[in-house]
Amino acid sequence: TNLARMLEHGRLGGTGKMLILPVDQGFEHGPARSFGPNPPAYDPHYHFELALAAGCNAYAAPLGFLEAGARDYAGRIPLILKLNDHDLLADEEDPEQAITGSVADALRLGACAIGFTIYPGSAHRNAMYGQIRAIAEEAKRAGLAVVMWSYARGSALSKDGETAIDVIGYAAQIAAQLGAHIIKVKLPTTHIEQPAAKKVYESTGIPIGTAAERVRHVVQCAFNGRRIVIFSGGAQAEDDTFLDEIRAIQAGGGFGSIVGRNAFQRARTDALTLLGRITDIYAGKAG
Ligand code: FBP
Repeated sequence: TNLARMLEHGRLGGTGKMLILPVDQGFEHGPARSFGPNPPAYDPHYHFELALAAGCNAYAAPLGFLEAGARDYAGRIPLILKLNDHDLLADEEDPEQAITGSVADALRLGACAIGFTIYPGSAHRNAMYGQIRAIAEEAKRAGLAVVMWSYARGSALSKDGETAIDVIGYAAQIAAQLGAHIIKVKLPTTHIEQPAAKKVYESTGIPIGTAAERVRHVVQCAFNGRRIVIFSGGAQAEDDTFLDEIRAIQAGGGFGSIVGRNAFQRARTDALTLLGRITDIYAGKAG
């Protein structure tokens, strides 16, 4: 029911596609880097308003941002409470996330889902898989959907490895096997990180040449489309470049996007225009 609430809400309601506004960057990247480009975004209410005005399916944030808007916005938009977070204050090769909220918090805030980041590729990955196993069990028992940010990252991977097609497919598969209903990954490149996987891609000719083909393959890796795979927006980009990515996700059978910086770092009217164009593409109203 909570998954349906998200799928039915907003401009993409009923299409099977999703656009989610995630605003955990204040924690993940720092407030000045995140909100400095558009200072109204320092205010937590700004993001509730933006997600509502844009007709997003859901708004995802850590505990503090959701609590700061709960009294004014409860019940107006599906919420995803991010239950772990990571900051950039300490340099580390192998990142891990701190648990920053609970299933009880998500229920108290009326959220539809919990959000959780895993870092396949980090030396701490197994501890994170264990944490989400327990938290997801509790969340599902309470009827909450589970959204996983599956970000390949850590000393086991090269810099290009974080977005390598084999690694992104693997990250999507791990999240699906851990029981995620919605899986968020980065858009993959043509780079193949693991030698053993490279042989298979080359010998079987899995099509990965275009962005749409790579999206299709990642969806295949997440149980052949039986789990919802959405793609992250990334750092601010030119509108045309960004919309080309959205078209590739749509053409490749992706389920949508989770767009933070490309939304709240623009002035509100520009953001609403861009988000409107994204929902048009996912609703099949624009090429
Ligand atoms: P963006 O659209 O801003 O990329 O947001 C998506 C997101 O997953 C955020 O939830 C998270 O804070 C951020 O990306 C992580 O980005 P990075 O890869 O730079 O750590």
